[in-house]
Amino acid sequence: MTDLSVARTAQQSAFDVDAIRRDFPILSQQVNGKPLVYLDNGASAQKPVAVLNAMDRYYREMHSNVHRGAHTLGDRATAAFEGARETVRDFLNAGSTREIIWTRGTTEAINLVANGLAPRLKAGDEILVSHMEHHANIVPWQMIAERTGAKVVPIQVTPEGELDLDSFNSLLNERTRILAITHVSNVLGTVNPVAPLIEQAKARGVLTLLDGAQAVPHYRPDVQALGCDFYVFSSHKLFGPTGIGVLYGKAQLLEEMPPYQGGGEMIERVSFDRTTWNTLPYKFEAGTPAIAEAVGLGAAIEYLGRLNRPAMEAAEAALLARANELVATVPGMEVIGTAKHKVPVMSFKIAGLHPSDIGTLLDQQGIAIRTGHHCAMPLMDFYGVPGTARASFAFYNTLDEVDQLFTALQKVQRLFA
Ligand code: 7TS
Repeated sequence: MTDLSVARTAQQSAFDVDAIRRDFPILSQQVNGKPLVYLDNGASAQKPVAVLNAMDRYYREMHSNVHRGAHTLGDRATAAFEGARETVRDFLNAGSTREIIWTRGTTEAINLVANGLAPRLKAGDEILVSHMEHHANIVPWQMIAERTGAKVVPIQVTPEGELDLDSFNSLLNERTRILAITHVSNVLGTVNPVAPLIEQAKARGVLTLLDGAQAVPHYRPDVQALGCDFYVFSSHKLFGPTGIGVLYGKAQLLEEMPPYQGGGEMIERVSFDRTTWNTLPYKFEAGTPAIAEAVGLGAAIEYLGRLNRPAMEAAEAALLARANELVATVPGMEVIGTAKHKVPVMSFKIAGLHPSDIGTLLDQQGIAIRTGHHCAMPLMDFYGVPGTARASFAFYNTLDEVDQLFTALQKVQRLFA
C-alpha cells in the first residue's frame, strides 16, 4: 500500500467520515454548480444536526427567561442553560461552574478580562502578547494600555511560525504583569507550547490568558493541567451557534475583578445609595443571556464527546499530511507556517497570484477558503505579505477534498499565474 492509501484506510476504518458528514446537512450541497468543499473552518465551523435540533427543541418546548423561578417553562430553560454551563465546565476540566462565564465570543471574553485587570496595571507595566495574535488578543490590551500607561510587548515569531522562545525569555521580566497568547495560531496553525510558558510566567506572579479560539476545534484543553488563569473561546468555531463564547477564569481572580457591564442579573441588591454584585458567574452576565445559544453550544460539545477523539485527531493529521505532500504539485506555491506542531490549517501564497484572486477562483469551483490578513496584520507585516490564502480543515473534511483543493490550485496556477 502507498502511504496515501494507508492514510485513507486509517481514516475510513477508525473514523467513518462519510457517516459524520451526514450529521452536517450544510455540507451536502452544490455551490456554483459544484459540490461544496468547505475549507474555511478557522473562520467558522458548520453545525451538526444535534446542535440544530437542540436549539429547535429548546424554542419549541422550553423557552422562557432564565433565573426567575416564576414558572415551569422558566425552570426548564434555566435547567437547560445551566446544564450547558456544566457541559462546558466538564469540557475544559474547570473546577467549578462559577468559573465559566458566558460571553458573546472570544473577542468579548478578552475585552472582559482586559477591563477586569486594568485596575491592577500602572504606567510602565508590560502586557506580553505574541506577534502571531489575532487582533482580538492585541487591541483590547492596547486599549487598556492606553488607559493605564502600561505597554503591550510582542514576543517574536520564527520564520517557520513558531514562538521564539529566546524572545519570550528575554521579554519576561519584572515589569511583566500579563501574558496573553494564543494556544493555536489562526493563520499558521502553530500549536504553541503554552504549558511551560505559563509555568515560567506563574513563577514570576504574571497572570496568564490563553486564546483558545483555534485550539478547541481540534483539542480538548484541560485548564487545570495548563494552569492558566483565563482561557477563552468562541462557540461558532467549535461547531456550535454564533453569538456565544466562554470565559474560563480562576474563581479568586474573577472575584477580585470588577464587573464588566452593569444591569440586571449581575447584581445582588440595587439602591441609589449602594449596589452590590451577584455571585459568580452571574456577576459578569448582565442582561438576558443567549440561552438557546448556550444550549446549542452544550449540544455541540456533547456531539464531539461522542466522536472517537484519538481517531479524529489522527484523521485531521492525515488531512494536513496529505496537503503538505501536495504543495510540490503547485508551481510557485509557498506555505506560510511550517511549525513542527500544527493543526490542519494551511496558509499559503502562489507566485504571481493575489490571495483574493485565488479565493475567488476556488469559489467558482465550489471550494471555500479564506483570504486576506485574517485579523493578524502584525503577522502579515512580519512575513511581508498583504495577506495569504488559507485552507482550514475540520474533522469532517476528507482526503478527497484535500485532493480537490490541490487540483483546483493547479488549474488556477496554470491559467493565471
Ligand atoms: N482569536 C483567534 C485565535 C481567532 O482565530 C479568532 C477568530 C478570534 C480570536 C476572534 O473570535 P470571535 O469569535 O470573537 O470573532 N478568527 C477568525 C479567523 O481566523 N477567520 O475569521 C475569524
